Amino acid sequence: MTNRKYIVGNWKMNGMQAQLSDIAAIAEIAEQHGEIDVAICPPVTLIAAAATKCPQFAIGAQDCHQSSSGAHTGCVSAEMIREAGALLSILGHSERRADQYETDADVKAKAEAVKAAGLGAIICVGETEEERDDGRAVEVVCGQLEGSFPDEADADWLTIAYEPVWAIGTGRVPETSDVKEMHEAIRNKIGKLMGDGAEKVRILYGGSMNGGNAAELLSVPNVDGGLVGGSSLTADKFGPIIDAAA
Ligand code: G2H
Repeated sequence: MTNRKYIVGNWKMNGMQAQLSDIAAIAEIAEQHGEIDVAICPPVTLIAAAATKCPQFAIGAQDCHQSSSGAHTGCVSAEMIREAGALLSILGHSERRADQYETDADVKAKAEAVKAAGLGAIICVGETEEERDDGRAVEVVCGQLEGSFPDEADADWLTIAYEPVWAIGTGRVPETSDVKEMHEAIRNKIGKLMGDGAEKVRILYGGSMNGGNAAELLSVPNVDGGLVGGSSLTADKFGPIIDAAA
């Protein structure tokens, strides 16, 4: 079975109002490729303006809090990002796991909050270079997946992103054989965690994907799309990745 490809741009802490024109240009390219799904997750400050400027295009968030409201200074809830116009949220990115000390349990709670708000979730997992060198990559990633996996998983709203930490923003990508092995392991683990429907949960690859390597990465079995950082910031860089997926 082949899933519909899903290409998601993670803008991280990049993008001012002036960059809304880049989102509009990307949305135009996406519109030409109705056979795949494309989304951009800009900083939270741009969600409402981007959703207003590009009403037919999927805008997402990069995180949200697990509670719907309350005394959580600096945080936004799933309901809040939905009201701003987001249709999905990235959760548990390794930068948040490292910088904000997010645990698997936090990510699971956030995923359940996102589902309750009626949004899509992209849960990120990935091993460090040391863990890979120790031969523990599959064990670590499957452990993260188990700890972060929501109770009521469904391919309609849940996506997994495999992002080896050592490949993020470094220009390095794993060997195709390693991507194949990991995505197969993730697929099998999802099967154990949710049973029926596991084959429909999309598994994205993330980490230095660009216009030059996207076609090869996207051709690997069980790679259903990409989560793209640096190469998603402009239409000239992101467009070739969208083209490669279409
Ligand atoms: C991995 C990815 C986006 P980049 O974090 O999630 O970033 O493509 O810049 O490695």
